Amino acid sequence: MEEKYKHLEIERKWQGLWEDRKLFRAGEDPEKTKFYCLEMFPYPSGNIHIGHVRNYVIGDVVSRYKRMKGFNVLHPMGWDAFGMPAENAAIKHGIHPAEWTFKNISHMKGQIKKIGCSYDWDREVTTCRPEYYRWNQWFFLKMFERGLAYKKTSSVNWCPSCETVLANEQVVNGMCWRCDSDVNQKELEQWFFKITEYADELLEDCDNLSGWPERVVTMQRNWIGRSEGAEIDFKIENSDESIKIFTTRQDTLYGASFMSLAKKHPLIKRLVKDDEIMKRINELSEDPGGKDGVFTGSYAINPLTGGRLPVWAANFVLMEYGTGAVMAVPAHDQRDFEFAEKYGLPVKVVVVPDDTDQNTLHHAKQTGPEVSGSPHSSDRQEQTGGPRRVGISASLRQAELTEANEEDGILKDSDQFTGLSSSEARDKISDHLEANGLGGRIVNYKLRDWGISRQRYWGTPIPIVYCKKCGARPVPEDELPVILPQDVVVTGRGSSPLQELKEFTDTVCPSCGGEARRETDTMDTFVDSSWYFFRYCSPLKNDSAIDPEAVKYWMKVDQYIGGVEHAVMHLLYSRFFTKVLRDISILNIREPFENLLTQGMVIKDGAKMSKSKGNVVDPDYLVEKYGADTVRLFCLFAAPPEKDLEWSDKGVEGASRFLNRFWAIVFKNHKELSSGEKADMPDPERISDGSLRLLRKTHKTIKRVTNDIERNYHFNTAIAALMELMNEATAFAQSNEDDIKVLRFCLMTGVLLLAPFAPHISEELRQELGGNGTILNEKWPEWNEGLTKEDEIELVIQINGKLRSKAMIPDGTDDDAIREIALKDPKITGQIGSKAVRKVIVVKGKLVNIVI
Ligand code: ANZ
Ligand code: ZN
Repeated sequence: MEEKYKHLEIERKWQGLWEDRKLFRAGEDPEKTKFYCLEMFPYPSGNIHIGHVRNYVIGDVVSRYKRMKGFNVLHPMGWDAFGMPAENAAIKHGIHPAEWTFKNISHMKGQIKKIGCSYDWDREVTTCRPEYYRWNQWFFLKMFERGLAYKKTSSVNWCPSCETVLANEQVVNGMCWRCDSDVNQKELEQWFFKITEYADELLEDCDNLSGWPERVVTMQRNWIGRSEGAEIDFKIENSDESIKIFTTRQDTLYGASFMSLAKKHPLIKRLVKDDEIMKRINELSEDPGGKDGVFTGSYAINPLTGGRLPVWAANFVLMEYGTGAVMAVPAHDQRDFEFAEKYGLPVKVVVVPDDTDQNTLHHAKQTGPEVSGSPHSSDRQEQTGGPRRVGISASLRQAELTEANEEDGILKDSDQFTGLSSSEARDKISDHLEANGLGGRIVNYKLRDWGISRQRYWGTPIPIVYCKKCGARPVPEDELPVILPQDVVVTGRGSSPLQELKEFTDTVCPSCGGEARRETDTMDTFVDSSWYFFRYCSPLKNDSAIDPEAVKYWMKVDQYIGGVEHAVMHLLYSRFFTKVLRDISILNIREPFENLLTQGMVIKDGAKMSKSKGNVVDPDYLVEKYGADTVRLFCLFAAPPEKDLEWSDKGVEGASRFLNRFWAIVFKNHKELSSGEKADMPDPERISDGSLRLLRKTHKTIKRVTNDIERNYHFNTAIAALMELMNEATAFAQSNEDDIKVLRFCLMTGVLLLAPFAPHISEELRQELGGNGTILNEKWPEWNEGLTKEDEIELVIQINGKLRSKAMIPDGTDDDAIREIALKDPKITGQIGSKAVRKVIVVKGKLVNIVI
C-alpha cells in the first residue's frame, strides 16, 4: 500500500473498472425489488457546474446505498438537448445547433463520469435525436386524435426589426436582445395541449403526493388555482348588451360600486364610440401595479339592487381569467379599493366582522393553502404561496376606511340577505341568481392550456401539414418521424429557418394527395422532459415510445431529485403526460414520481453561484486538485440536501483531510491488518475494554449512518458519525490479535459505510483490507442492537472540590443533564441543605464540582 492517497490514480482505476464491466447496467429482475432513482437531466449548455454536481451526487448516494441494501437499482442519465441556447450559439458563433449540442454533450459526459456517478449509460437518452423526438410527435398525434392538441390564436413577442419571434428570455427590459428594438405583441395561430381538461384530477391527486415537499405541492395547487364562485350577468343600461363577471364573493354583491373590464374585453369595442376614449384605453399601461383605468361612458345595472354602476376599463383585470370582467367592491377588495380612491368612486361596506365569534376575523377566506398570486399578477412564475392581504384593521366606519376588509363576516345593507354569514350568503345569493336566470355557480382555474408552439428551429417538428382543401391534417403515424432538417443556417433574423426550406415545407396532403405545406413550428422543450423518465425504462425500443412491461416493472420513479425551479411547470407537465398516457392505455399509473427531493442552491459569498456574478467554482479543477471523493463528500457534508449549501474552501480542505486520515489509519496498520485470518470476530465478552469500546462505536455508527440516510437523507450527520468513528479508530492502540480483528472490523465497516459517499477511496481501501472484487457487490452493514446500547460511565460528584458522591450515567450525557443529575443526587442534596449554590462546573462529562 502506498503511503500517499493518490486520488487521481485511484479514481481513474475504479471508474475504468466499473465502466468496463458495465457494473451499473440495470435489468428487470422480478425476483428483486426495484428502486428507480432519477436526477433531473441537464440541458447540455457546455459545462457541468457545481449545482449539477450536487444534484447528481445526492442521487448517486441514494442509488449506491439502495444497491447495497439489495434493491435492483435503475439510475439513468441523459440530455434535455433541444432549446434556445443552441440557437443563440448558432447566431453568435455561426456553429450549427446540432454540432454545438453534441460537442457539449460529449464534454459534459466526460465531466460527469469523473465524479464517479453510478449511471447506466446504456440507457442514455438524448432528446434531439429522431429516435427520441419521433415519440413526441407520436404523443402529439394521440393528443390531436382526442382533441387534447388544438390550435388557437395567442400572442408572441415580436421584434419588428429582426422580423422574428422572440422567446421570453430574449426580451430584455422589453427590448430585443440583439438589436434593442422595442418588442411588440403579435397574434399568431399556435398549438396547445389541453392540460385544463385534467385540472381537477391534477388538483385532487395533489393529496396523494405525500413523498413530495409540502411547499412544492402547494405551488402545484396554487398554479392550478381552483376557485369556486359565481358568474353574474349585469345588464348595460340602454342596451341589449350585458357583462358577465366572475366572482368568488357573491356575498358582496350589494357593495358593488362600479365594473372593471380588461382592456381587451370584446365588449369595449362595442360600448365605446368615442375615439378619444378608445385611444386612452388602448394606451393603458401594461403594468397592473399602477391600477390605471378609463371610464367607458356606459353604466351597468346591479341585478339585485337596480343600482347604476359605471363601467371602467382597468389595467389590472386580465382577459385570460374568469370572464375578463369584475364587479368592483372597493370596501372588500384591496385592488378595487385603491382604484376607487384614485378615481373617487364610492365605497360601500356590506360585510362586517362577526362579533360573536372573534375567530372569524382572523380566518382566511379559503381553507387549505392560500392561493396567492391571484390572476391579477400577470407573472405566473411568482405564484409561490403566501397569504392574501388581510384587512383586519379596516375601520368599520366607511368614512375612515384606509384599506379594504377582505375577510368574511356578517352581511349588512343587503336586503333579505342581511344578517347572514358570508358563506351562507354566498350560497343563498347563488340560489337566488340561479332561480332568476341572473347567473350561477361556477368553478374557475388559473391553469391555462399549455402553449407548445415555438417559432424556432431547434426543437421537435410538429407533425401537421396544411392542405388548401382539407385544412390541418396529422402526419400519418407510419411517416414518423418528421425529421428536423440539418442543412439550415440559423441567423436569428426573419422567420424560422424552416419556413424558408422548401424541401421541408412542401409536401402532399395525407388525405387528398393535393399540395400541402408542413407546419414549421416546433415543440416547447418541456414536451421532451415530460416523459423522458418513461423512456429510460426501455430506451432502445424502436417500435413504440414505451415498453409497457418495462414501465410496469420500473415505474414509478422512487426518488426524483432536482431543483425547486421546476416545482411547477416540469413537474406539472410530467404529471399531465402520465395521466394522458394512462388514458390512451399505455400505462396504468396515475403519478410518475413517488418521492421528490428538491435540493438547495449552492451559494458563494452570499450569492447564488452564477457566471454573471463571477463566483463560480469549476468542478473540473476541484476534481483534479482534491479528487471526486472529496468534492462529493464536501457537497454532502456541508448541508442537508434540501438546504442551501454555502461554498467554503475550508470545507473542501476539511473533507480532503478526513479522507487522508482514513487512508492513513489503514496505511499505519496495514501490515497487521492484511495478514492473519480475516473473517472471524472475537467474542465481545472476552476482548479488552478498548476493543469493546471500538466495537460498540462501530455498531453505533452503522445504526446512526443507516438511520440518517433512511430518515430524509441526512447525509451530513451520517458523515459526521463516520468522522467520529475514524477519530476513535485513530486513537485506538491495538496490542493483540483480537484488537487487530476489531480494528479491521471497524475499518472495513467504515469503508462500507463510506462507499455511497466516496466510492473510489472506499473501493481502494477495501481492497487494501483484503476485500476481493468490487464494493458494489457488498451488502450494507447491519448493526447488533445489543452493542449499540449506551456504555455507562462513573460520574464523580464533588462539593467545593471534595468527593461527596458517585453515580452511573450513560456515556456522552450532556453537561446540562449532568448538572441536573448531580444536584438531585440524595447525598448531595443532604450536604447542600439550605446553602446557596454558586456554581456547578462539569469537567469532560465525568466530573462535577458544585461550589457552595
Ligand atoms: C367581487 C369581489 C369582491 C371579489 C370582493 C373579491 C373580493 P380568485 O380567488 O383568485 O379566483 N377577478 C375575477 N376575474 C378577474 C380578472 N379577469 N382579472 C382580475 N381580477 C379578477 O379571485 C377571484 C376574484 O378576482 C373575483 O372575486 C374578482 O373579484 C377578481 F370583496 O369579485 B371578486
Ligand atoms: Zn388535402
